[in-house]
Amino acid sequence: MQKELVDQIVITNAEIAAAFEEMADLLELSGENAFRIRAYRNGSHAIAEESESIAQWVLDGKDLTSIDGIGSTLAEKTAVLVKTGGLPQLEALREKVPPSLRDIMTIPGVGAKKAMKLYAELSIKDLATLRTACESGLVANLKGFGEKTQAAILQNMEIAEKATQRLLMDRADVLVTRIKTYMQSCGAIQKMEFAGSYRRGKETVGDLDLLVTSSNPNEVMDHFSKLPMIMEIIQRGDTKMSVRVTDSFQVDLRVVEESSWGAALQYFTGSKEHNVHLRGLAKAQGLKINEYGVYKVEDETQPIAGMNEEEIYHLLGLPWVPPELREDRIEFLPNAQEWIEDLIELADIRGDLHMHTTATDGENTIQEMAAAAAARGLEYIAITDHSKRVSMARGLDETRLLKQWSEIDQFNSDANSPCWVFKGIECDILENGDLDISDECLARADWVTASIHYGQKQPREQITQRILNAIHNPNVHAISHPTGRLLSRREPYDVDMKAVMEAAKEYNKILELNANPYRLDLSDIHTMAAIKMGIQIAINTDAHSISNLDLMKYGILQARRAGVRPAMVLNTRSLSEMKAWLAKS
Ligand code: DGT
Ligand code: CA
Ligand code: CA
Ligand code: ZN
Repeated sequence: MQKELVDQIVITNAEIAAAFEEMADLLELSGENAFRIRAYRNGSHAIAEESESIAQWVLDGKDLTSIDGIGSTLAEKTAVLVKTGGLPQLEALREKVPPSLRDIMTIPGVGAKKAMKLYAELSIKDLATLRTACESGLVANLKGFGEKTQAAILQNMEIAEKATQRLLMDRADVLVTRIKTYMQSCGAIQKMEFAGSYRRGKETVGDLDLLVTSSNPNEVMDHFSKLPMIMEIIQRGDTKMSVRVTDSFQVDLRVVEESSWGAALQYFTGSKEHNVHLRGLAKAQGLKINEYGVYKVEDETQPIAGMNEEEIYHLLGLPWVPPELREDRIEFLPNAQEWIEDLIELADIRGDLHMHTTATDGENTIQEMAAAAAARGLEYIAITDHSKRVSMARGLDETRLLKQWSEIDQFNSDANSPCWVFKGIECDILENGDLDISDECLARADWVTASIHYGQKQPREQITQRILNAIHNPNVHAISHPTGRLLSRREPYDVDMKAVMEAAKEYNKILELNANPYRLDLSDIHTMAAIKMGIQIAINTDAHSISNLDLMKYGILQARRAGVRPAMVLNTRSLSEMKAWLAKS
């Protein structure tokens, strides 16, 4: 049975599990009986561990109560989740109990009862207000709390807060490089790789998972414990160790034998969902797979594979799966091999269609950006400075813009210019839905990308309509950072992306996948949906300096996670193809 690319991920097992986990927490916070709470927790666990798509089960009309831990109530609720994407009971609970209390109840030594009391007596509903209340001594005065508890809460909060912070990919890269360089000086190590979400190229990284081979784990761990940036050793066992480094960030180290390298790398790269699915496939073939190797069920003494990842996947009749695809979304589909072979790579990118110069808030000139792009192997770039509404960045009005374009004409006419520069603009979509630059002027641009910088909190219909207006404008080629999110900093606009994508498809417009590690906007899910609809994307750096041109690699990681192939990306075209495309768009 050929499952559709995106329909299959409408709601993942992990998302259903998370909804039930939240139900359980909120029920606990409302003082519900322990039996009901446990039912949701067990159900959540059972669904998270299930290898097949539960959503598919529901759609196929299969009986969910055959799964251990799922009773008739939860089966019914699961069906509602799959069919509607939501759960009325959960929404009612969220009204009754602030969901942010969940952060408080997970602080070591607090729990649901204390969290409820803090809320009832002091209206404390999130970590920030709890901190203030502790610091001003209010918590110590509460019955059942006292000075000691207050001090413990403050201390544990710090760890809890830091631990929930996920690192952006560029920050993770800095840590990885420093740790790798240091660990390379350890003579007892043969192979070394960072596994986990870092290897999968996820948008953010919760902790780092360092895997090494050595026949002397103790020497490796001694070396690791002297890492210069270490703050605390959380635990040390025979072959594994966890530490906190700068900013309380956790790094897990595991030492394995050479013979288990592939199996351990596969296991600790995850994702958990991918591994659960893989184990299920192995089981169906009479095999057992764990972090040490692959075994025949009838003889678990001797592994039949485990040295490298390839042999493990091949043994199960699968192509080796690039880490970015290991999320149990498309990698197990029957035609996965075809996708895997054609997955986009950095080298496929021939140009970059979003960047700024000293004319607005960039640090380098047109000439410098062009030379740096050429040095990175690009054939063309588009200069897309801000338009005048973005006054903080000294955005361009029509006069300055035309002047910049004649400078670009000059540059391109020079036979020695290192790469072609398209005359572009990042045109602001104003609060009222108009574009910031006149149509007569936009019509003279090679490339117009439109984006929102103001009025980001407008209601859904209004902000969606603004983007639709831009898409309807015949001078606009693309929409940049379509949802406006900033990872760990700002929520996306409340925009109807389905409507935006349908319009982009109808009007043959490009949606940007902005490669900046703070943005990565489109998200992986939106990118998958867009390419499935046949919408072209552009992967751009939005560089504000020469060095920012290197951010392209994060856009590529994100695109690979979405299963993007080169033909789906506008800026994989050669310069002449790009010129031809622009001539008819
Ligand atoms: P993160 O750190 O939150 O960004 O995400 P990951 O994926 O790096 O997760 P982490 O560090 O907890 O674990 C690393 C990998 O180890 C994970 O991707 C798969 C594997 N793993 C860890 N715990 C389990 C588990 O309970 N079951 C399975 N099947 N695999 C696990
Ligand atoms: Ca991790
Ligand atoms: Ca970990
Ligand atoms: Zn920009």
